[in-house]
Amino acid sequence: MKDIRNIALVGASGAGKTSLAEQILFNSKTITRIGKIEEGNTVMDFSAEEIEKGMSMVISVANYNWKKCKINIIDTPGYADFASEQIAASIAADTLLFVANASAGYEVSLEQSIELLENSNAARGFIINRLDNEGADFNKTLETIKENCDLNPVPIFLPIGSEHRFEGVVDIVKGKAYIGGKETDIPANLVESYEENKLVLMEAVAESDDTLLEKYFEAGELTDHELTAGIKKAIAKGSLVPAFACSATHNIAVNELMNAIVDYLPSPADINEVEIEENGVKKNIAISENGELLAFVFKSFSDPNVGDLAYVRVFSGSLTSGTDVLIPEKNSKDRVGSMYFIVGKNRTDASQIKAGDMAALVKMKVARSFNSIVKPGSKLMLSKPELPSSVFWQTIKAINQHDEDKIGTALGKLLEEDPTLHLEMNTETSENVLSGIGEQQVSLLAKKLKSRYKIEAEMKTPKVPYKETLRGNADVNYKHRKQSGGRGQYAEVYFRVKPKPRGEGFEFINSVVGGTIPTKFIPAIEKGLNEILKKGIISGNPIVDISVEVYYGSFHDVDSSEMAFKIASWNTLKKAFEAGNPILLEPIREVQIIIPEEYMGDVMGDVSTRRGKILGMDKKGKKQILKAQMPLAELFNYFPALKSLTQGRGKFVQKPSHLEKVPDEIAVKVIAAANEKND
Ligand SMILES: Nc1nc2c(ncn2[C@@H]2O[C@H](COP(=O)(O)OP(=O)(O)OP(=O)(O)O)[C@@H](O)[C@H]2O)c(=O)[nH]1
Ligand SMILES: [Mg+2]
Repeated sequence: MKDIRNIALVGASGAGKTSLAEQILFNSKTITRIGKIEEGNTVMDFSAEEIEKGMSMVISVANYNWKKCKINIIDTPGYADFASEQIAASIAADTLLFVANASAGYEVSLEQSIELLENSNAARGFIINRLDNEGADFNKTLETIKENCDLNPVPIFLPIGSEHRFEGVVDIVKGKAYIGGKETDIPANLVESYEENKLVLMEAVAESDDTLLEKYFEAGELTDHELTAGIKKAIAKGSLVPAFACSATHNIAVNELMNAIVDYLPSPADINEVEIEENGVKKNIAISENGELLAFVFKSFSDPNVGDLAYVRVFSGSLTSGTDVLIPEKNSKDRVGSMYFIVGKNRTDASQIKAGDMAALVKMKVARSFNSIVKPGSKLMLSKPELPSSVFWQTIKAINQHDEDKIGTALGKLLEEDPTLHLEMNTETSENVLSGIGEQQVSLLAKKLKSRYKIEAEMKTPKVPYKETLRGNADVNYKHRKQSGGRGQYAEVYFRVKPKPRGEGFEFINSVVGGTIPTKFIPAIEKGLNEILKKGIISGNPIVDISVEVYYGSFHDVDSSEMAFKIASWNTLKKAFEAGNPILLEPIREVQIIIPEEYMGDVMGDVSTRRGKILGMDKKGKKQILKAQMPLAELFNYFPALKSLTQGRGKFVQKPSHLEKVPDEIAVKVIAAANEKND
């Protein structure tokens, strides 16, 4: 395990993660020609959707050899909609390397990535890329990172030259400069900065270990050996966040970065532990080749050419092809078939995957994204990752009727690829509602539906599941009498209808005495009521929170029937709604809006125009949290609005809260729209 490194390239979109992976794979002779994003021929961005857009949308994995180590590299999309890919990578990798664009500084997508992965147990580092770009500034980029988040990157590389003069780096640990692949002395103009930064690095390393700290105080410095050995430990512990400098597309300092990955980043043995869940309790277990099997599927997907593929990271024990395994999240057995080591879209056979390593499994029947793989009978299971809550909703429906049967299965398969997408049938509005974290994510799903399953889908803003109820009491009666030859129909009921407190639902009370309605018809009355409660009276939405007491009535020996009593109770309730001041209720959600302080005024104003109620404020790191209640009707399209109000920096989480009366002017419109459809 000491000879493995597992790294994930995360961070800003467009910062050059895929380009860097490509260059690394070329420099290590894993691939023989270099692809370019612009030409759509990189090893990592190989899906049709990625090539078309010129950006990553799904995780890709590659492995290469460098300095007698095997390095597994996971390239992730930086675009915030594909958050589940970054979360998956953060579980599979031992080090997260946040790639920043040196000419763009602390971009929104970098901030989102840092915040998204803040609970990850992995080590962290920064790669300041694109240093050849006009306006590139290594120090300024590091400064803005320190200003805006809680991470404190410490340079291990210093860039030599900048913009079109960027030509190499100083490796502070080695005390050498590297220009054009050659080791040279540190340029005179960088000596001072080198010495300053070496001190900062020494301090950071010393602070991560008590014995080192003591030595540092005594001797005033650390030896080269102490520094080198201390760095890996400090990075593994998370107390040191190293920063590197390079240009991916110009291949400047990429070899040096590859050396640094082997020399300074932790191996699985250094990380040592992984968090698991046993009977709902979280605890850490050792990462070990000799331990019991524990692997994790960090991404599964259907590839049009190779079928079902699952990328796995083995944490403990080893995976052998042809063995039976258990998928604990589903309590189902599965079987490990063929296994492959992966380089983007290419692969080579693997017969065994040991703890610390990664590979791809094909044709797993049960194991999907975010599932553990263990030995049958085992109690192990990886801790469930926390996923961002939905902030975007769309209904989905096949455009062509003949696809209606197929779309369910196809969606089921596609949803398994992205655990942050959910599909729910809203039984009240009869809509299939997709929820997720952004428009791009949902539109990618539609594209895959079309390209893989040839299904064209239509998406719309969902309907609000309103409810109807009464505000006042009503004492009403209705006589249903029909004589149309043969047996007639007769039933009469008296109801006292009263509103009930929110959330108490429907109550049926029978207080008929003296047999004015025979007992055998009472269930029909209740059944009739239940039917109309589902359909509603004023707007076609279900009725909630009322009690109906049937207290009197009359019947006819021959003409009374269950049907007659049902009809009578429908009409009586309708009369109650005419008399009892009916209102519409709408779902209210509790939201927490997380924004940088400077947007607080605008966001508060906007929340009010969306009928939101501000509950309070709080702080989260360097951000503000605005707590509010907002009607669901206003939330369906809130995310795009919040993003445009905060230059992409705002986000929110939400959960269901309660039902509240719809303001009259809106209720009138909802009711009119519902009745228009019925006409
Ligand atoms: N000048 C310069 N351009 C670069 C460098 N690295 C990447 N680029 C360019 O930046 C653009 C984005 O590069 P990608 O490799 O796709 O960036 P990414 O981080 O993978 O982006 P996402 O997958 O969308 O998150 C492409 O046009 C690259 O050619 C670099 O070091 N210097
Ligand atoms: Mg990319």
